[in-house]
Amino acid sequence: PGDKKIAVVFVLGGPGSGKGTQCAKIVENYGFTHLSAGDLLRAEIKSGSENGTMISNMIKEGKIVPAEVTINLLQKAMLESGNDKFLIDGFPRNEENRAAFENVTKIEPEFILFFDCPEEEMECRLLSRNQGRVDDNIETIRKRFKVFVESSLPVVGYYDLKGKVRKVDAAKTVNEVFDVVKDIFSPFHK
Ligand code: UP5
Ligand code: MG
Repeated sequence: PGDKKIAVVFVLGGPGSGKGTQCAKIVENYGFTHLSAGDLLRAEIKSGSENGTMISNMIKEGKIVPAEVTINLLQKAMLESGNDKFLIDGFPRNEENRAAFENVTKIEPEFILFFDCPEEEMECRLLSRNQGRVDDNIETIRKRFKVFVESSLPVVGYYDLKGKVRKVDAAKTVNEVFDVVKDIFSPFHK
């Protein structure tokens, strides 16, 4: 915040919709720093922080970690990056997250990149990911879907009313999805 103009894009979409995959491609082409809230939380668990056990239990149940914890990690990562353009992936996940981020940082997102994908496709992707994530099992996946519909989709609806949602059909190949993403990011040159 302050005098320096910071550009933030929130990247939202259900579990397995391709947020991380597409963010990596946006970074290569448009000079953004990618901050995955989930990755930051998993790194916090690994670091042995005092919040680790709480975060770990929440992730195993597909529940949303209190905003304060996630926002602290995001703010630290933003400062450390030295960049002024950020893709914030997988956050805000509920109304509490959204309101707290706005109050604490005073940052208003440029727009919301929303990956729209059917649950059957997302389930199939998550079950074949094989990266050892503790939440990639069918029981937790079902809980993640429920939390997404009940708590995260309303955040997308909130920004949609403000005309800020750029919705992308995410049920295509990685490159087909990126072709659409590219058009959305074309104003942001490296
Ligand atoms: N894949 C990707 N795109 C594809 C395509 N077009 N066609 C075919 N396959 C495709 O992709 C998932 C898999 O699909 C990969 O194997 C990929 O190769 C393939 P990925 O890009 O990883 O999708 P993504 O949307 O990033 O899926 P992810 O599982 O990361 O989404 P989640 O939102 O579930 O996970 P996240 O890490 O954001 O959060 C995990 C948990 O952390 C949450 O459930 C919650 O408990 C906690 N959390 C919070 O509490 N607060 C936060 O703010 C953030 C997280
Ligand atoms: Mg991800």
